[in-house]
Formats: sequence, C-alpha cells, structure tokens
Amino acid sequence: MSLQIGIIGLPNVGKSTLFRALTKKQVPAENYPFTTIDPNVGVVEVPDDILPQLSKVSNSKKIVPAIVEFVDIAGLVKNAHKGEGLGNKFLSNIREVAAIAHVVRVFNDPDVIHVDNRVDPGQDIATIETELALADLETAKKRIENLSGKAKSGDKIANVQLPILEEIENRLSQGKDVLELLKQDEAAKLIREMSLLTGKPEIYVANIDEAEISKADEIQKTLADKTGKKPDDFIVISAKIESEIAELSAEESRTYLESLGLKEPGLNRLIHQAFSILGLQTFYTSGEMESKAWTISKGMTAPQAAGVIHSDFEKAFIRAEIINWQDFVKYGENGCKEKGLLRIEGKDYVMQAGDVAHFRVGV
Ligand SMILES: Nc1nc2c(ncn2[C@@H]2O[C@H](COP(=O)(O)OP(=O)(O)OP(=O)(O)O)[C@@H](O)[C@H]2O)c(=O)[nH]1
Ligand SMILES: [Mg+2]
Repeated sequence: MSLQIGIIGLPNVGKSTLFRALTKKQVPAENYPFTTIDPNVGVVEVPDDILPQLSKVSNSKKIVPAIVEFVDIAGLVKNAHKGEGLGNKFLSNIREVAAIAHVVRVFNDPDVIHVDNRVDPGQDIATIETELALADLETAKKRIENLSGKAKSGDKIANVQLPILEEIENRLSQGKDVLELLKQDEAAKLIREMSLLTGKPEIYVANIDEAEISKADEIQKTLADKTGKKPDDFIVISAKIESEIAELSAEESRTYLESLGLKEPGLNRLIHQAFSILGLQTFYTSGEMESKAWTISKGMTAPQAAGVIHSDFEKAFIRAEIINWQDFVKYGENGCKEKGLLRIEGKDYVMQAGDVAHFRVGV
C-alpha cells in the first residue's frame, strides 16, 4: 500500500526547501525494507509523544514509529494540462499520490522570482487548481468518448459510469472539484480508478516570511477568508525556519522554538495532518522487544488491525486485549490487568486511536 503525499505548487514557492527539511527527519531506509529508494521520496517518521512513554513502562529495546511518505514534485505552471513546462509528466506524478500538500507562497523576497511577478496566494491557488481541474476534465472527456458507444449497445458498466462521468464533466467545467461526489460509492470508485487530481484530499501549506511567524494565526485566517476555505485547511509555516530547525539537535531546537514563541515545529503539524487526511491512525503494541506504532485506516476492526501485524492473523484472530494508552502508562500492563482496565474485544471491535493491543490468534 503506497500512501504518499505529493508536495505540489507553482515553481519557486519553497516545495523543495520544505521537502529537504522533512527528509532531515528521514528514517534509515534499512528499517523499512519495502520502501522505495528514490531521491524525490522522503520516508518521514510521524512524531509521537506516546511511544517513548510506552517504551519506558515496558522497558523496550526499540521504538518503532509510524511513517508517512512525501514526494517532491516539480512546479506546475499555467497550461500544464496542455503540456506546458513538462506539465504532463508532473501531472502524472500527482496522479500517483494519495493526497496533496499544496505549497503556497506568502513570503515576500525580491531575490526569489515569482513566476507571475507578484505574491498573491489566493490567485496562485486558483492557478494550480484550474490546471488540475482542466487535466481532470480531459480525462473525463476521453472516458466519456470511449464509453458512449458501449453504453448505446447496452453495456451495463458503461451505463452506470456514463451519468457519473457527465456529472464529473459538469462540475469540472464549472471550475468545481469532484470531492462532493466521493460521498457516492460508485462515483468514488470511478474517481479513484481514474486517479482524478481534484478528488484527492488536500492540505495547503502557506510558506510565510520568517519575520511574520508570530502572526501565523492571523495569516491563516486571512488566507481562509480570501480563498473561501476553512482555516484548518491551511498549515502556516516558514520553510526557512523549518529547514533551520531540522539542522538542530533536539535540545537546541527546543530553545529556538521557544524564542520564536512556537510549541512545536510546523513540520510536525504538517506530518500529523498529512497522516490524518490519508484517513490513517495508529494503534500500539508494547513489550520488552519493542514499542511500535502500527498504521491502520480509520474504522478498521480488530482482526483487520491484527492482519497488519501479520497477514495470517486476520483469519486466525480469536480476540484482542486492549488497554487505553494512558492507563498503560500509568499502571503498566500487569497493573491494568489487576485493575480490570484490560478489555477483551471480539472480531467486531473497531480500533480506537491510542489503543495498546495484544492479539490472541489461533495459529
Ligand atoms: N525568503 C524565503 N525564501 C524562501 C523560502 N522558502 C524557499 N525560499 C527560496 O525560494 C527559492 C526556491 O525554493 P525551492 O524550495 O527550491 O522552491 P520549489 O517550490 O521547490 O521550486 P521548483 O522546484 O522550481 O518548482 C530558493 O532560493 C529558496 O531558498 C522562505 O520561506 N523564505
Ligand atoms: Mg523544487
């Protein structure tokens, strides 16, 4: 399962600066043998305050965090959908990712050229989104052409898909995305199958001047107002500050963050948000050997979660023993058993964020 976040945006907005800062947190590839080694792909640890606490209680030899992958994609320009500026290649890079981190330039630096010679985040977002919509429109039109004949001759699938495609075409021609249609199962299936760009979950990363970092909340609100999006859709950072923090030791970065009045690096927020828009969450296992965060999709049941640990475990699942992580940290595993804080859950149990789990399986 490749669940990558593509970093996209206009040229020169700070995508690669951000990517390099992220990859300073890059995990050693040998810990994750199935991850591709590609200079444009960064395998990044998901920051996790719970793991060290579990590890301490269990006296674990090793901590294994969850990971998320970021892909640095080259800048898109106007008319990318017509192939401008290697547009087709970059658009196909975006088709392969599961979600999008859209970097928007807010910083003013006369030394860094803006492709349109002005800093206007709202307009820049519109430029990129228009390209994505036009690329999707072409994909939809081609598909409609292919299916029309089949639909007339009574092809079942074509007759199901054609009205959906027409709806997609309709929305895109009006400059809308197709996110709304994801609520319908058939449409969602088709949108994923066609890898439509406007059907991917997206976060906006506003790259602001380092001197403005104390005004981050204000800027977030202004951006939301200007673009008609929600403030939470934006993560406001300074790529420059992030790349500096990434060079520092843990101790130094704490002092530096404090001096800027920040609680945590902006990258941590970005990584968490990225994880969340992919629809992912973690559960934990913790013992002497290791404390580990396992990645599952939200809504997965206990047997499915067990199947992530080992594919045989899903079928062989008997029961799950679940302890809430706060209880685990407070009383330890045995303490929780004595206090009745260990729950026995069956095959219908839906995993909750922060569960510490033991699966009993019949193999
Ligand atoms: N002042 C300032 N300059 C920045 C910031 N972020 C990036 N830059 C500069 O902007 C220039 C372009 O940054 P990149 O990170 O290479 O931009 P990019 O989006 O990857 O550009 P392309 O790959 O060409 O699309 C570099 O000279 C960076 O040093 C920032 O937060 N503040
Ligand atoms: Mg770049």
